[in-house]
Amino acid sequence: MKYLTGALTVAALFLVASWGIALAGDDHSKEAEKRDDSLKRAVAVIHPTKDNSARGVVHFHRSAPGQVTLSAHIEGLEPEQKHGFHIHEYGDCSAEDGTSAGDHYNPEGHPHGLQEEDERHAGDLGNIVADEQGKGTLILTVDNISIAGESNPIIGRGLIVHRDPDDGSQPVGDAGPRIGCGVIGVASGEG
Ligand SMILES: [Cu+2]
Repeated sequence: MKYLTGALTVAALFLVASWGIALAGDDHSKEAEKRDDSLKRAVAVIHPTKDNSARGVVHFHRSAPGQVTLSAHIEGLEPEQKHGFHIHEYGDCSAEDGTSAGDHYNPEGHPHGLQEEDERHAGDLGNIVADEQGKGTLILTVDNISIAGESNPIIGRGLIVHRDPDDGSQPVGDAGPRIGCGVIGVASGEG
């Protein structure tokens, strides 16, 4: 019994010591970087909400430290029109109108804004523009999100395509109903 108590004490001391080391500042940020590094790619498959036809795929990759490049290919859009395009707070497309994805993803509490604005929601990706066939492509690099790092991680959040243009107005750009919804998940591939 004495031996057991001794062993437990040593184990407890060891745990406290390693906890202390883990909490030390520098190691903490290194850990965060490692987490950021560990996931370089994400993907969201967009499905139409009820009575709509927007569908497609959005790829995200960490193009440089602190930078994420996304490439979106969506079809079934209103031809020759801009459609508001945002990351929303929940990866939940269960509601038939997409409202289960919640509000814009905005961990920093910024006002809404288009791409030109320095201060905008982390989820504000502006608009995707449809061609005459209702197909839209958007290639965009942003520095205010990460795949799964400390800076506004997007993994597990929702991606919404709206019926109307995001005009940059408060509070959410007046982009109308949600016509497509997807969940941002881990993607295969390295580099
Ligand atoms: Cu939105």
